[in-house]
Amino acid sequence: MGTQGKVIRCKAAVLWKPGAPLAIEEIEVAPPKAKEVRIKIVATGFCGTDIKSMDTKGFSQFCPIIMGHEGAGIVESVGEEVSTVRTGDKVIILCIPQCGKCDTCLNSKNNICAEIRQSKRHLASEDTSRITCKGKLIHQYIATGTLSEYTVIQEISVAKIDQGAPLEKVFVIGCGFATGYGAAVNTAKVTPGSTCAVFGLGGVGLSVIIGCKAAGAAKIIAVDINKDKFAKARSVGATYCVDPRDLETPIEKFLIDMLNGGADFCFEVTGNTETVATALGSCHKDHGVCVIVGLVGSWSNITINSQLFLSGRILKASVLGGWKTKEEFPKLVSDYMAKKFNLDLLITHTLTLSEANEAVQLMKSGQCIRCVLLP
Ligand code: PAD
Ligand code: ZN
Ligand code: ZN
Repeated sequence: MGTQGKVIRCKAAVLWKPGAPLAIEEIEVAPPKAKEVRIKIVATGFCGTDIKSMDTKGFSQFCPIIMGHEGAGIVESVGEEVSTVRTGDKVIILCIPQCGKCDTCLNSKNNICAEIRQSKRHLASEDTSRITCKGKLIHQYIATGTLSEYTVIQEISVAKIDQGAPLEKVFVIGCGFATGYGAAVNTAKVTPGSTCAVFGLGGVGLSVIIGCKAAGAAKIIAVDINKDKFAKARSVGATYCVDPRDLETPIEKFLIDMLNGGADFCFEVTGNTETVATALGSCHKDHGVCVIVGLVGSWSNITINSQLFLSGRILKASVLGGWKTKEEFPKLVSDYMAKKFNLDLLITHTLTLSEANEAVQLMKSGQCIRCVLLP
């Protein structure tokens, strides 16, 4: 390739201030330094978390920033000391790194690697970034910033995948699919024959349903205030769909009556604080497990009546589905290739990177589950 060792000029979708539309800008992407990788992004898109952050006032401290953290691409070049990927490899972007050395990485119980500190600053290269635009340093969302033709990220934030993998499908494993599927199979550990209720039927909630079904759940109740999501929920495995606003009783009571005391497993995937108590209250009083998925990014306080716990319900949270990313995302890609689950139903629209603002509107209007953005 003729670009190695040189600055690459290319396009990216840049957020200059919260609430503003994304600007399609020409950026400069410097070559990767030690332990860094420069990647040509082939497929990316928006997750609900991007959409929330872009409209949050406090996010201005990270602007200008390239949004996006679900992405897949091809390695263009690598810096010194990089050993796990090389030029030409197909890769998936990891929005939680796996350094393999910190206490969390060395313990099987959790996936939040200590190196996530870079993600919180939205800088991919040890307090800086290899990307500039109009003379300004550009941040990279969650230390990734996939809404760009090229990006430079840490080697610990990228994993080599099956070289035959269709990137325009498997990019969604990078966050939405892995988050939902893992919340069901890793965090809740859904059991065969059990009953589940999923609140929120975006890309993440639908992936929870796929996980519940794969784990052998007998009943999967899909809950959303947008009925347009119900057909899709049924197609991925929901056995019953309900809009709480159509009920005369609170949804908790409805589910307790319907599921003989409540669901064995409930999932909050809407991102609303109030829905956490609702989902917990919809669990079986003795043993029900409620997993918070949607709220994790917003650092909100939750108010929950202690009575909900006293009888035995359990409340847990799940970040990126609990996966050890560098090790396990390539396996998820291989599982997709082996047809163990179907991602195609999650990808409802296709646009180009230059049409990123249209993709934002599609997400906000509730019409789209995931829109893949191609170069
Ligand atoms: P999305 O906006 O596509 O889906 C949210 C869904 O919730 C929509 O279908 C809404 O109609 C529905 N909804 C909203 N309010 C209610 C309500 N009161 N009752 C029932 N349904 C409702 O987003 P997404 O699927 O991409 O992401 C969902 C959440 O998960 C979002 O909050 C995002 O920030 C979070 C997330 N968490 C992680 C993690 O690691 N925990 C990863 C990725 C996304
Ligand atoms: Zn680590
Ligand atoms: Zn996400």
